[in-house]
Amino acid sequence: MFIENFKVECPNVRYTETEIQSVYNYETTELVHENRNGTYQWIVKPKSVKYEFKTDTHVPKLGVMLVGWGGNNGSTLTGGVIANREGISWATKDKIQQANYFGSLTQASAIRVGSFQGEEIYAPFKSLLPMVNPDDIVFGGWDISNMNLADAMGRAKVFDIDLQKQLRPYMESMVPLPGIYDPDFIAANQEERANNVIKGTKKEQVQQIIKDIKEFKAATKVDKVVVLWTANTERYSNLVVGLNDTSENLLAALDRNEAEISPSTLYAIACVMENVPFINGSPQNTFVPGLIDFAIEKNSLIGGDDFKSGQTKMKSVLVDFLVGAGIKPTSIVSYNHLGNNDGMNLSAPQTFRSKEISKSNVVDDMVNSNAILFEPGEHPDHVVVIKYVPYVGDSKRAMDEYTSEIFMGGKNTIVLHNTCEDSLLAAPIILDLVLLAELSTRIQFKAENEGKFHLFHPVATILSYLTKAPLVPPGTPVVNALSKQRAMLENILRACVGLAPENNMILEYK
Ligand code: NAI
Ligand code: DG6
Repeated sequence: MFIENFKVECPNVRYTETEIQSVYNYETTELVHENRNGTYQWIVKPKSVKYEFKTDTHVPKLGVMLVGWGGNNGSTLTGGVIANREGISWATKDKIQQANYFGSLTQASAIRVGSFQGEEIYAPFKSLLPMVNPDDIVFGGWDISNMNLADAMGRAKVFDIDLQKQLRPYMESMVPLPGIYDPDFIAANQEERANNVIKGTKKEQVQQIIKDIKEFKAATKVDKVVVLWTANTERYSNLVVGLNDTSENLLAALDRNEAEISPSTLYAIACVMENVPFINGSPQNTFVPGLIDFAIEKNSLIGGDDFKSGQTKMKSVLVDFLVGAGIKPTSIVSYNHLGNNDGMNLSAPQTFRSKEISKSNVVDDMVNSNAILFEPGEHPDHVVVIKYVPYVGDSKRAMDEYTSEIFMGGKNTIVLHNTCEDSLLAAPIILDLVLLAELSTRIQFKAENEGKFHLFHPVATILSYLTKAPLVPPGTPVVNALSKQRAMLENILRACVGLAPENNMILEYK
């Protein structure tokens, strides 16, 4: 059975006019490695820590500024939200299609809330805590191409033509602000697109971005802004001691107009200066150590990297299943071809390398979790290939071959073939990223040994489910397995309303 919403009633939870307050016992373990009677032993001690959460229930009017607004993802997301807001339907060759938010964890997935008279009861994920309704988001942003959003939607060739015709009147007047362009960081084949660029030194460019955010906020009367990079994949920035290793050095390098500060890092600096959440949806190392340092100093949310949309999502399910089933993946070969502008930009070796890194490190935690299958340091062969094939446009082909060792030296080969419009996968993920980033800035908590409530760490690991290479604070484990990432997110939100983590034990029926 499906219910639309619910309220938790228990002594641990209080709903006030402005907040949901909850007390939550975090059941965890403490490990010690001790010498007991001459031999070292691992001792595991169950441990309970009391946490208090408070969530501000005032849902703000949200502005989202996309870097790369006129790209395939930017125009698809903007058109998709307008279509939902306006209740647009359109004719396809198969049927009359209604706008929807399929593919969005917050808008189209469900959580289990319990059982009632022998039936499992589910509710929308978004009913857990008050969240911004995506229909109410005001979009804006930057692009190095000055094409308006209606024409950009046509250039993207993602939506059916009947839908495009209906969306055009809403999108014609949406024109991206000039963006920061540095040809050294993206493929040379992007040059002819760059007709809308901010001039000046890097410091002046940062100042312009800050001005743009302030003006957008004032013009649209939004309460809060989130900025998200969905622009071209950049090459990696070189990490240089004295240049981008600390916050102080990064800001001094900005003053010196150092060439090695990428456009994406410049946007991120501007956002941190303004305490505006900044999310990176591409694979490059926008968050150089100096930027992370700066965000921590200013307690300003940053999250990334690289949307986890199709092939990698499957990988972080399949390898988790294999290793969890005691099967040893020994070779993973992932091949893509696509024909959109992202594919063209990735056809240059330096930008491809950024994507290769982010697509390759996604099974590490699963492999490291099972020393019965893998010797220390042992890893499956893992190869990633991306080819640009203009004809297929945004409809990306992903082919994967997983070979594993099974019982008694047997071999098991699984082959997947996926065809899908890339931007239709990415757009709902962008939505989830901005909605959850906004929500997380309204949650405060403290452990029993802490005096004061505080926000989550500014490096937003809570967004990990949505990214290929989750950015984590220094010294924090990276979790790639999709089910663990989802459980982490859902269970934290459940804790905010005083609900225990979903444990799937269903003991009442055993
Ligand atoms: P796109 O190439 O269609 O759009 C990128 C836009 O960014 C272009 O309009 C371009 O003019 C603009 N741009 C480039 N540099 C800029 C800058 N410095 N400032 C402002 N605008 C700038 O690409 P698409 O398909 O929209 O993808 C966007 C990004 O998302 C790519 O980096 C891609 O790798 C990443 N991504 C996409 C996924 C998907 O499933 N579609 C999944 C994971 C990541
Ligand atoms: C080709 O690999 C283009 C990329 O931008 C991908 O489409 C994108 O990174 C999505 O990757 P995945 O592995 O999540 O499907």
